[in-house]
Amino acid sequence: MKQKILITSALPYANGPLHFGHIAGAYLPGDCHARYQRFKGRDVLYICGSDEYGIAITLSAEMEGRTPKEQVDLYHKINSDFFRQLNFSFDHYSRTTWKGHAGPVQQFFRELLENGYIEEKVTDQLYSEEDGRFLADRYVVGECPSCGYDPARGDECPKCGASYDAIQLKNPRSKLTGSSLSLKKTKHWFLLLEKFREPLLEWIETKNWKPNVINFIRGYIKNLHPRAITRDMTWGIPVPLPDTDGKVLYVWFDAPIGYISSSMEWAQDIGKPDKWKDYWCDADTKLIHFLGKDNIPFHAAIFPAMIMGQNQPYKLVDDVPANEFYNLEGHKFSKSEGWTIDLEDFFSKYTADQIRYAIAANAPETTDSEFTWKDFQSRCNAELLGKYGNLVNRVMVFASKQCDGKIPSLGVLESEDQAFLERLKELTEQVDECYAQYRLRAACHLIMEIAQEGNVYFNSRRPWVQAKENRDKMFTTIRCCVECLKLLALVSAPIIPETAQKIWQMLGISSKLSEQSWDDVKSMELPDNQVLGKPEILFRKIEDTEIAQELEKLAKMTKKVKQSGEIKLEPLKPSITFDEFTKLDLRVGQVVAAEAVPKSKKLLKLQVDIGHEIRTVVSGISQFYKPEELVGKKVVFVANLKPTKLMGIESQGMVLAGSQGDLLELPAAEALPPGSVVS
Ligand code: B3M
Ligand code: ZN
Repeated sequence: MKQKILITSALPYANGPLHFGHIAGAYLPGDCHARYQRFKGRDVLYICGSDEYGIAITLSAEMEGRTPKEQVDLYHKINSDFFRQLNFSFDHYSRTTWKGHAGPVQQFFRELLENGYIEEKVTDQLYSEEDGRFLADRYVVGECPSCGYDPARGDECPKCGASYDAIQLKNPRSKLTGSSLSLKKTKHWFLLLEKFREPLLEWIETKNWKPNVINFIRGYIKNLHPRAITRDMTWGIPVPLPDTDGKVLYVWFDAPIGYISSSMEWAQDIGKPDKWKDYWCDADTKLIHFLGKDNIPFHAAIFPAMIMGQNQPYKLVDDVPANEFYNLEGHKFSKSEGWTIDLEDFFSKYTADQIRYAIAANAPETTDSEFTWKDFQSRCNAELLGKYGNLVNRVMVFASKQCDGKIPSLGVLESEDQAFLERLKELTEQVDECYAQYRLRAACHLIMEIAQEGNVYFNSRRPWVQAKENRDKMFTTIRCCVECLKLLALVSAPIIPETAQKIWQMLGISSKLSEQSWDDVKSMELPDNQVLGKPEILFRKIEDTEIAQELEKLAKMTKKVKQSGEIKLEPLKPSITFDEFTKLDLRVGQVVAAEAVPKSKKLLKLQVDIGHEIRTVVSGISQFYKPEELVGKKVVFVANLKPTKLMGIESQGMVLAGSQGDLLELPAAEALPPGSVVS
């Protein structure tokens, strides 16, 4: 019987376009492995889907002005399309809002509860009277309990890095409305993870996981403690107990069960509704979770604990080839800071195989790695085009001219031919091992080595000379090169499937490469005189100008990132007396008219109502505010500054502004009428 392999890639949140960094960590490695295992004749089920519940969804939806449902519908579609464009070979891509998902999730909850692994507790949580709801940590800002920074996030401080519970924040407020929050008692359910400490520790000792995973998870398991698995919100899977209105299961409780429900949906779709059990409920299945290192605890400790504590015969994970982080030109990818690659733009300019290869060749397997445009260009030009594409092209063109476009027979091998063929076999075996061990970087390296061996052999045999001196030898050379192309298609197919298929076609084979098996292809003898397909250019060159443009785009972003990241503070000024301070007449003003000052890039002419009268001021803020944004806005106004002329206009006062680097912001006193004193 075929070995069954169940492969998952972490379910991406449907709250924004796919994160480029995650492609390198959780997705591409999963897809290459699934393709490899199918090729090796294993019975593979490769599962993924959108993670559609949780605060990550509701918060982003609120910020973008959509309902959670609209939000997940939008990004589920966008992300499924991205995966399709990158030629992902999921057997099924589901979503956790699929109606069949809630059932198994609630069943997990019920069984864990009945088995004594879930406990009910009443705790204090932050409540917003104004919104009439509890606010989870990501909705809360306040003063950091450790360094006093304000606004610190609800779960950790961006300034000092302290992590805490939102209820420890001083002066907690709603992130969305700024309204203040109070503590209110609420009932929640906790998963008693510490009860799984011993069984988990025993279980992981049987695993031969990557050192980064095993070391981290061992420490993590030792510190397991009860964890809340319910939340006060309505977007999520209802707690399956009476009187629990307004409470749902925590997203990390339902999401991993998404792997199971996605498999169930797959089985339904293929008309064999029980087929998913062949994978999930068979101890002989090998279950592999692909993910980024930030998701290790949930996959290597918490989800396994949940499985151990319920009653169904579900598989525990066998391997967790977690990857490190993938950065962009020296910085973390960050959607919020615009430090990212626009995938739509990226996919429109480069082929799926260029992208897949460049990421695989530099995947963050043992340490963090990064995407750089220069590396991308050199992977595409020097490797894909210069080594791989070049070999395919020269062999195909030569064969079409000198061998009548047919595969010549092998003839008599000389020792150099023999050594070449031996070397190819050896390298092919090595690539096989690399794939089995999730080592895509090494696999890419070896693929290029095979191409390079081919180029060196071709140069050294000089078939263009053999063509004149000894055509039989020339035929042998080309036949050996054709063998090299066949193996090149084979070993590269998991990473660059479209290109591999093109080679396959050029070799004159009408079947699909993806329907062959690795071992058959390896030992397959192509028939003498088989008519070759047309030589086709496999990769286009990426020009320096293109890369320069991409770098320029990023440089603009770097400037922004740097300015918001590295704050340069002005030194403090010498002290003044209170009397000196009260000489300033600060008032609330309201902008009633605003227009650009002709011939000036920075200045705006404003009419500001300060209660007693309307003042004209010239203010250097036009790079930050458009005139129409300012009309109606309240500002803080210096009312007793001696008038001065700017660009021929008398400026009768001053509007206060805060600034830092390239940023400028007008402080406001929105609720006070014009003329109110500011002191
Ligand atoms: N959506 C977290 C993430 O995207 C989460 C993974 C779920 S896997 C079950 O990083
Ligand atoms: Zn802090």
